[in-house]
Amino acid sequence: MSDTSLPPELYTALADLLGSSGFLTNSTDTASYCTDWRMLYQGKCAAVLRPATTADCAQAVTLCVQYGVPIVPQGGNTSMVGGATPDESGKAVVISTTRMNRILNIDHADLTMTVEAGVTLKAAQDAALKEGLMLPLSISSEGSADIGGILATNAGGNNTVRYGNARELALGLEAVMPDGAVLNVMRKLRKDNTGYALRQLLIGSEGTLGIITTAVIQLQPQPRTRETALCAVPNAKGALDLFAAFRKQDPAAIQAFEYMSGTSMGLVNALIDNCPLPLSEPAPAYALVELASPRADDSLRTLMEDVLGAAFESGLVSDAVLAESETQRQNLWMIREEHAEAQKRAGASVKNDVSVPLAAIPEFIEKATQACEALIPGIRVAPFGHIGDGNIHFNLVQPEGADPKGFLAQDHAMMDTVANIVRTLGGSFSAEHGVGQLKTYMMPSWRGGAELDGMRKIKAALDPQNLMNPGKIFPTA
Ligand code: FAD
Ligand code: 2HG
Ligand code: ZN
Repeated sequence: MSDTSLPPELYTALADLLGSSGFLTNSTDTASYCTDWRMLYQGKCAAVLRPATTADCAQAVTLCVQYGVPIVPQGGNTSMVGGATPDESGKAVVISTTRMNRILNIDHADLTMTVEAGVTLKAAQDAALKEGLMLPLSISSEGSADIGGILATNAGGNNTVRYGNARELALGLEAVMPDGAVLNVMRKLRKDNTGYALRQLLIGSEGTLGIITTAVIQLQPQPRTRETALCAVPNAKGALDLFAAFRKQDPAAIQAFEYMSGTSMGLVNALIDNCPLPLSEPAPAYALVELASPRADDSLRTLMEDVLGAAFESGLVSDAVLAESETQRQNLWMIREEHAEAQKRAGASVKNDVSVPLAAIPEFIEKATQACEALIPGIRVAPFGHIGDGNIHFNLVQPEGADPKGFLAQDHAMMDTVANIVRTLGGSFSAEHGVGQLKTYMMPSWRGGAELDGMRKIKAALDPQNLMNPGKIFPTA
């Protein structure tokens, strides 16, 4: 049975265009598209459209705009901020890119991959690997998150410290704009100063300026050697000092440098199968460092041992484990990558995906911890993240046994407490997950004045009917 509120003429036109596998209106079929990974939001939609080509996507957008139907672009649906979830009105359609999933080309001369939006990051990484190349973006959700979503959110992750965010990796882009026109800037050029770089406007726009359909992504040669170590450190300052020690010796060798608090590590060890702490005893904090090189010699092992040796001597590192095989390396990474899942299992949590200048991280963690513990006694402060980028996931897990709903009712108080400290340190309230619908309320006080005004003007110029992902990024009231 169809549960759609679409006008009959539009219903027929979309059904004819997309066929039965591309046009879902039954609420049991559309349900999974209407909630988010964190299950914070429960929306409704008039239909889920699953075009298999850019032409069909453009035609679907043209039809929806003609009938004034709002559109929510969706990729892997792993947004941490409700960015891909429709509102509760049931008026919008979700346009999912999952059927646009072809890898079109891998170019060894230019070191690029041309790929459709619905290819998962993992599938794109695997395709590069088969050719001896590397797609140097790595996030824990890479099995589900896709290239379109990655670019629409300008995703960061574990290798940003070396290769930059998604923005830095995208050379070319194709997108269906809010009027149904196809923007084709699929150039593979590393130098191209010919007016505004419109692809950069689409990247990080969280589905509010159009639907990304294809992209040209930069690749790298696959590293021939890698060294990975999990180190016990006294605190975040210790992790930063260790980062500085590696950077001093060879900044170009650092592939990833991640931080985990004792509390967040403890949740992983307790709640995730096969993720025990691989050190002799728990520590207040941990750093996961990975070095990588296209050279096949043993210089990385020497670098790792030299820096860790000095760190042991000075008391900076109290214990460490070095991966001796690819399996051990993957096990170390699994511990880091299961942090989000472990916190989900621990109950309700409030996520603060913040960034501050590197030197301010210890002060930030100390002050924010004190403030949150004073706000909610028993709260579990469980920070971790991409410390080499200044990006800490300052996550707050409900007190054990507390009512999850009661805890979440205080989310703004917790977010504002953390954000106020971030502001005094010159940071950002959202480093990599975006604004979505969760953080729209913060935009006026953080990005108000000419900045938000400029964003609104761009939005109004490209999407005058405000049909492309309404309610995201911009506060409605
Ligand atoms: P979706 O969730 O489907 O959509 C995200 C936003 O992009 C929405 O606003 C949507 O409307 C828009 N969008 C999606 N596809 C398109 C398109 N083709 N064109 C235009 N707009 C589109 N993020 C990081 O940056 N770093 C991390 O390390 C990281 N780790 C994560 C770990 C876990 C376990 C989870 C659940 C999430 C994590 N995230 C991380 C957040 C999330 O995975 C990223 O934001 C990711 O880029 C979203 O991709 P997606 O395909 O799932 O997009
Ligand atoms: C990560 O770095 C993701 O693992 C998820 O960005 C962060 O759970 C989070 O808050
Ligand atoms: Zn992250």
